[in-house]
Amino acid sequence: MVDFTLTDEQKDLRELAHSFAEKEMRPVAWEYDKDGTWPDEVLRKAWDVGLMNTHVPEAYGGPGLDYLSGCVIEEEIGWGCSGIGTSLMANGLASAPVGLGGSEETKKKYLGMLTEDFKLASFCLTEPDAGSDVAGMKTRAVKQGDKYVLNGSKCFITNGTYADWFTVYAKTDPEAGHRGMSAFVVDADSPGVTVDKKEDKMGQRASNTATISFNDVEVPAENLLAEENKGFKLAMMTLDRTRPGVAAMATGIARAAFEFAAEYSKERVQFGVPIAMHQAIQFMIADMATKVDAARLLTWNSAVQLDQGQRNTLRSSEAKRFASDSAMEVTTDAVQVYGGYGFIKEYPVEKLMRDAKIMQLYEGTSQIQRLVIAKEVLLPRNIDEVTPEAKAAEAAQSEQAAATV
Ligand code: COS
Repeated sequence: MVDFTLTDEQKDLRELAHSFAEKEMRPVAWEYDKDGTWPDEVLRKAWDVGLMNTHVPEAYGGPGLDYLSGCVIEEEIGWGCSGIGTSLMANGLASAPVGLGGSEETKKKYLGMLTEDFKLASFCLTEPDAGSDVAGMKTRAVKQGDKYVLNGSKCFITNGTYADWFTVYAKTDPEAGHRGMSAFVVDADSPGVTVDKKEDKMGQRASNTATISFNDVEVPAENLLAEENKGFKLAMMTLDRTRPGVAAMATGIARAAFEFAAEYSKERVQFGVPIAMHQAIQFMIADMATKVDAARLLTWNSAVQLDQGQRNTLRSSEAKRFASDSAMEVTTDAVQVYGGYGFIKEYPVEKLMRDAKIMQLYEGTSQIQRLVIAKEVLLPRNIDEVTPEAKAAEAAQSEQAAATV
């Protein structure tokens, strides 16, 4: 069993993130949600205090935090406002494949860009006709000399309107199914890139979600990530690393809903006593508390596995599946505890219920997570990965061994 005692540094990070969530996010969250406005000011403040790009290694200007620390931060951010939080964390999703598959030059240029100044990046995988079925994508990249020419359209792209660069997945060998996909870094100001549409969403309305089109966009060959036709694997490895963060954010949403509901149940009087005195309400509160704690345990477990340099596909999907389904259940129950008031926008929990829904959809639906889990437990397989995390874990182990000699 993993030891989940947080280090002093992790406790400080949690305090920093919580205080930011409380002072900079909560007071404006409902306003941004109402109008669906872009939380530029909050994001810039988050960048200033070091709550963005937390996984970027020190060599490229970031703090190089471990995954557990990232999850500790993301739970607090989700507690503050998951709409703003999704925009705040999107650089992590876009930059993970660069960290895993970019050349030294690419990492210096594009990861460095995010840490030198307030810049945004987006992960472009999903297409109008290819969501869960990643390998069914139509975007095409054709090699012409020392460049690739990209054509296609990507939808549901977080921060798409404001991104400075994109990680774009495209078919380089359309006959080869998932073995014919590649990933590229594309500058947002490349000729032929257009931002087509900002979505008007049910929840997480402060985050920007757009459709991006690529029309004969020329991408230098050195912007290819990993090797040609290894894009599917790179996407799966990326999602293994980012789903714990999504699970942490979902845990934060659930915790917020649980806290609001518990507090309200002590104030609201029906049948002559606070409703918290009624067993029907107590059982709901008890289940909420259990789901929040269980979601956090699964989430931290999936993060620690990565920090130890192990493939975490199973745990990552378990955490994402459980935490996001729990967020939906807990927020729905919070509305129930509030009764009719829960349905009114003036009260906080209806936003949380709307925000929770996307957690079961983005970065792989709950059904896709179950497919991954079933495959991992029924058909365990070896996927060879010499990842940066595995190398770092090995280096840490040798350092520890040397220190104990
Ligand atoms: N790490 C590294 N490699 C992986 C991997 C992982 N976690 N999971 C799969 N792979 C590799 C496999 O080794 C296999 O490689 P080869 O065939 O080249 O040897 C290949 O990828 C295909 O794997 P698999 O057969 O398991 O893929 P499936 O087509 O059965 O399943 C799903 C793919 C459905 C799981 C995948 O398409 C998916 O995750 N879809 C959801 C996408 C998503 O999250 N979208 C949201 C967009 S981001 S907002």
